[in-house]
Amino acid sequence: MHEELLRLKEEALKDIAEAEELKSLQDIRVRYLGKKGLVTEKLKGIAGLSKQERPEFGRVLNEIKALIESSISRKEDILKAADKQRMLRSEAVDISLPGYFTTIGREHPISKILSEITQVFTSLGFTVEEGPEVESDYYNFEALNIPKDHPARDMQDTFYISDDILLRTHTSPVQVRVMERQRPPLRVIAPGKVYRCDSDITHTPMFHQVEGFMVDTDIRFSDLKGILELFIHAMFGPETSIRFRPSFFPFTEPSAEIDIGCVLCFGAGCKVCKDTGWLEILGAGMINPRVFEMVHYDPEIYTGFAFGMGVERITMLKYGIDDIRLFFENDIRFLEQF
Ligand code: 2U9
Repeated sequence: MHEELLRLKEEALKDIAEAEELKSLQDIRVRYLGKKGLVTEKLKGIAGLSKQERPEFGRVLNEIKALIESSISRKEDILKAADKQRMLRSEAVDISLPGYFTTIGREHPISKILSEITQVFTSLGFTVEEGPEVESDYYNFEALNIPKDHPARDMQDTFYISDDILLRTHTSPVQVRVMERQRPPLRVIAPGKVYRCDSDITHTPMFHQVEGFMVDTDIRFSDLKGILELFIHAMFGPETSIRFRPSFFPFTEPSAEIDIGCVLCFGAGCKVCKDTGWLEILGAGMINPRVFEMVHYDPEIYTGFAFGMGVERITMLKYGIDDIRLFFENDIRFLEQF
């Protein structure tokens, strides 16, 4: 009888010693101490023993039961501690590893030049106006003396949304809207995004323009010349040479294109100025009386000048950048240089 209990004890202790996981230890607990466990069954069996055998058998069996319980509980502590160690090891952070570097953003060169341009004109009393990028044919073309089928429409390849709605090809519609709302004197610049179906190293389908105009009762070409000279000298330095060339725009008459002495070769001739020594940077002119009529301004009373420039082009010339697409790639190595 005692031998049988001894075997049970040895077997239980061996199982406990061999358990490698909490789950198998739980199975062992059920196997020996559960409702139908080996120890429990033996306890039930006491009833079938003789009166003499019972006390001794019960005492030994209770000792074995207590031993199994304490062994399981000790082993449980050991396995829990091992689990915890494993978890700590797997979740450990190597504080000696180098950290990640976050690159701090920079002002985009286009934003930078746009604010420089704006600053020059606001210091001369111009206000800044904005308007929609999705425009009607009327504001983008008709009101600017560019009727349907006018050859000037081919000068600007337009993105049409419907017959009558388009992406503005210049910011001029902003100024038409200002004239509809306000009476002279007006001194306004209109910076913003414009869209033309064009793409190569000097053209992108979206680019930025700053246009401006001044309207009053006695505005002359000399005012246009004075303001634009002041602007060019503020942007490119007071020594910059300037020339006006006759040109044509439907919305201005007379019209001019304005060149500056090449900022890269100083007139000696290079690839950028195509050996002419000059770079075109602005278009301008006296506002066409037909445009005034469209907004019900009396052209006998009011005169004005207007001008326009491409911000990407100005930025490329100022910094000697030869590919316009660099502005839109957002490569931090490019952006960091400004
Ligand atoms: C109104 C009347 C007249 C705006 C003007 C230009 C000349 C011009 C180009 C420069 C380079 C466009 O970005 S570019 O391709 N612009 O040459 N723009 S006069 O004339 C106006 C505007 C609004 C009501």
